[in-house]
Amino acid sequence: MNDESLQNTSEQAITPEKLNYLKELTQHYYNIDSLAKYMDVYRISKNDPEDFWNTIAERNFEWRKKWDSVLKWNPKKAEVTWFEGAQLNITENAIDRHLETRGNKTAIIWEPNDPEEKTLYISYNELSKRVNKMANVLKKNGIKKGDRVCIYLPMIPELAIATLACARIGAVHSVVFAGFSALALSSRINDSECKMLITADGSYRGSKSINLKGIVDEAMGDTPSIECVLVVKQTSSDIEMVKDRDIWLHDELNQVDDKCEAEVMDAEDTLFILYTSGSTGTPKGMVHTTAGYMVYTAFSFKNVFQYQENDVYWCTADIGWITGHSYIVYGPLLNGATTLMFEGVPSYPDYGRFWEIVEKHKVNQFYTAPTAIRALAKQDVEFVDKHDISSLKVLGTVGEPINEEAWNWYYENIGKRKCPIVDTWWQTETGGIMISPIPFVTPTKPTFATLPLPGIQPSLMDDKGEELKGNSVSGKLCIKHPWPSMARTVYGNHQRYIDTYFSAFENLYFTGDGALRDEVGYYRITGRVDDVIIVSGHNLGTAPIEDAINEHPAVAESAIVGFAHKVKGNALAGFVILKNEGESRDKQNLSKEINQLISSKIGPIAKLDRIHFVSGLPKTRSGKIMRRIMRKISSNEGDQIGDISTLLDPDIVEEIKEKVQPFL
Ligand code: 6R9
Repeated sequence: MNDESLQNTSEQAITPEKLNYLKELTQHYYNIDSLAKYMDVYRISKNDPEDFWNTIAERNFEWRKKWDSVLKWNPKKAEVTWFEGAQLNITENAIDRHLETRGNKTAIIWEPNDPEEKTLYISYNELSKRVNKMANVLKKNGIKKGDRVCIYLPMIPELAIATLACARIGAVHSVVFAGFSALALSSRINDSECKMLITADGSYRGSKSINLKGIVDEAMGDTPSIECVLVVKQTSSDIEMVKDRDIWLHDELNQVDDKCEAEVMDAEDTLFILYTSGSTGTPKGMVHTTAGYMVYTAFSFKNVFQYQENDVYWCTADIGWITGHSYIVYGPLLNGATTLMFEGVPSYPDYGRFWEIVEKHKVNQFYTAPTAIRALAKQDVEFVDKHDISSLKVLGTVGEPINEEAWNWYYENIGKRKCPIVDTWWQTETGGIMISPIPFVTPTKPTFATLPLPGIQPSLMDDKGEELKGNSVSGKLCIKHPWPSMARTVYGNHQRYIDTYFSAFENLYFTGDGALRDEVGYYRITGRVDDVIIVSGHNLGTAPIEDAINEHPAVAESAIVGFAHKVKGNALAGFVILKNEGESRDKQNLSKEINQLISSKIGPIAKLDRIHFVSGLPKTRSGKIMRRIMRKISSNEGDQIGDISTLLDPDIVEEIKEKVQPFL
């Protein structure tokens, strides 16, 4: 099922009847409901990508004006345009066009942090009014097409509404995760010179209440471009409103109309900027444009989640990440779906909260991250079994490689062995899901993201810059042909875009990830190539080794890094979190058992020289393990670990230093 086999079975059978059938097939993108159809659609998309996207775009969206060219691509300059010449407004596609047929359908279900508080059900009619009103508030306060607006809000409806309000008037939104510090906020505001900041007086997260406005006031000391701070009343906490700068959203809303004409946008006008967390250097503002992003997020949402008209879909990500942009807001709303937004955390009031919400709203598609799955799997399964979660049809995962143990737990305890798991690989830069099973179509395999979506052409490269053909190979994951939702540039720094993504291999987009293609052509992501460790000349990805460690019944989670070794060049250090019942075990025996497991699953080459039992791992707030920090500490460079402002729990760094110290 890899590139080659797709190629080999192609053309011969394309008769005019077949061609019509294939064209029909692409008309309704939700049509991919068998493996044969997937193969057909994939083949058309590969043979003639422009014709393929032309058909998808033409038949499934509303345009003010059609395009003059589908794709223009200059790989040398890394310049790409999709649907050039077209005009549209994405909110007319995500909201207005649904009003006639789905006006009373719930667009957004909002589930508050506190289960005792009232759930909100926002219909498409109401969403339209609220977005239009907010758009008018932005206009009234001087925001025009092209202006950048920073949104620093917790997971409340105003967050989704603010992004759409920007899109309505052609302003560029830059959402900053509301867990970030004042410094992280101000540096992002300054990088793109945002004119307005939208925030709240405070926010709730589990049992905590956070003084969001206090963080904002601190950040505002150093953000000359901000002219106005629009404040949502959420916690009613006592805050200071700065004269001539801060205004309450509710006061403003009282003064505006609920109709706001949509700004007519060019296909390549910027829709939003989103900063990648970036483990090193300053954060990169990835720029996404209007038409291509719309087409691809809608198309991928429909297929990857197989959303049906009356389904309730829930993605647990924060809108501060790309996953929330593409698969809480735009993808679902473009398809007229009901999308659930949750303000809280999985552990509040207890670890059953996710399953309580699934039961309460009869959620059909559930999309979360491996880090959440592992945290939930550590708890008593009672938390799941108390709830009727039989409404679930499709389970998704994103953000990191999912280890086999977690995959199996998810499949058995949440999916009850009947829900396919879509392990979706993609990036902030790709805008949408790139490699993923299509549920009920692609047979799944634990830890494998399986096959590319139509229109996506992955390729694996070796260190010499040669493409690895055929199956059973592993290398650096690249993408061959442009796709509509790819980021167009790094805001204000196109050279950095070229250097990061288009200079490693000629004419290819380089993802920074390593992957293997198995004997049937399925892809498995093995981790960031920066994290790859070369031991005695062998390239070892982090994911497969961590996966082996996690299979030990006493282990909850693990991360491995390399450190310099006189003989091997590099040796491996493992950081292991034990399950509660593992804590009392003899650590020496445990270490032996873990290495035996690695030997049997990967080979003796991958055995760990050091094993540290720790209570946590340094993770970003979106759940990604920052191996760089453990690598520095293990190499006795603990004083050079750099920026840790995006860490969820910076205290863990000290514990790791203490554990590693005796080995240095
Ligand atoms: C969507 C998102 C991107 C990086 C990516 C990769 C890792 C994401 C994954 C996965 C293995 C998956 N990643 N999904 N690794 N399997 N299903 O997470 O975007 O925050 O930009 O991170 O996350 O390493 O390159 P972003």
